[in-house]
Amino acid sequence: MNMLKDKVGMIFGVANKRSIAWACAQACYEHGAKLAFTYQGERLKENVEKLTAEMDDALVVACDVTNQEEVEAAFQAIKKQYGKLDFVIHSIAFAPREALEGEFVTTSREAFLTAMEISAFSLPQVALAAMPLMETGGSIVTMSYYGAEKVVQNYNVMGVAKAALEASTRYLAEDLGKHNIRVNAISAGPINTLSARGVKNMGTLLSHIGEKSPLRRNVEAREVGNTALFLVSDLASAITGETIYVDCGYNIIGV
Ligand code: 0WD
Repeated sequence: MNMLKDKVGMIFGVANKRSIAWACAQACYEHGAKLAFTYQGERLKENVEKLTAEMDDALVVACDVTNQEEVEAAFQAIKKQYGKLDFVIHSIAFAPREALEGEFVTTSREAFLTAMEISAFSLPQVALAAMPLMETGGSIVTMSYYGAEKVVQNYNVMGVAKAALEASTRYLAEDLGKHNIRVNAISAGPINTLSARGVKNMGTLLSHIGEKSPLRRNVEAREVGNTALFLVSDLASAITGETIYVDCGYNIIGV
């Protein structure tokens, strides 16, 4: 199947082969998309270049979302190489490690603002830059987590940032809908990636969800990737502003 034939996508958030962004990229590439990858800082450049080395017509560009010039240069590079953009997968987040343990009430101003800037503001920032390249429409997908709506121990400021991210998804869906650009979030169950290891007691959370979710297991990155593939494809042409759970059903469980 070639669900993304002739489509060009931009993938934010590949840090290594475990990254959710990488699972999304693989799913999209297998379905015919041409892909541009951004990396944050020189420390990740080599990883991304190695991972994408075998991909046909892949572009790898620097893009730290705290650097507006880099963001603009990344979109310029896409315009130059492909002339257009059909979808964006936004799979980035950051909060200082000390803010991801203990009590939320002790969160510093600096940690709060950093988490909000990188994990939430970057979505409207990237959407604004993507719009001119999505002349006939497009699809933007971001990654959220259940801690946006319920208290998850140690997730703290990241839960607050994810709540802002989910609300941003809805506001962006309204703004961009008239340009035929859809914006959706995936609320993924926990997956053992580099970022997840920054949250204290992640192992305990994984085993709890592995037991309690309706499917009695944890989600795999590729399952999130497959949902992202669906959302950026024309099969999802009437879906926008949603947060879709890909969590083995955990969110439906009460007591
Ligand atoms: O359990 C999980 N792993 C879940 C992750 C469950 C539900 C949601 N998510 C979300 C995360 O919050 C994030 O938004 O999925 C997204 C991807 O997370 P991931 O794949 O788990 O984590 P990782 O492989 O670490 O990728 C996140 C990347 C960064 O990696 P590191 O580990 O180096 O911080 O976000 C990128 C960076 O590549 N990133 C940035 N990109 C551009 N500018 C920036 C930045 N300033 N900061 C971090």
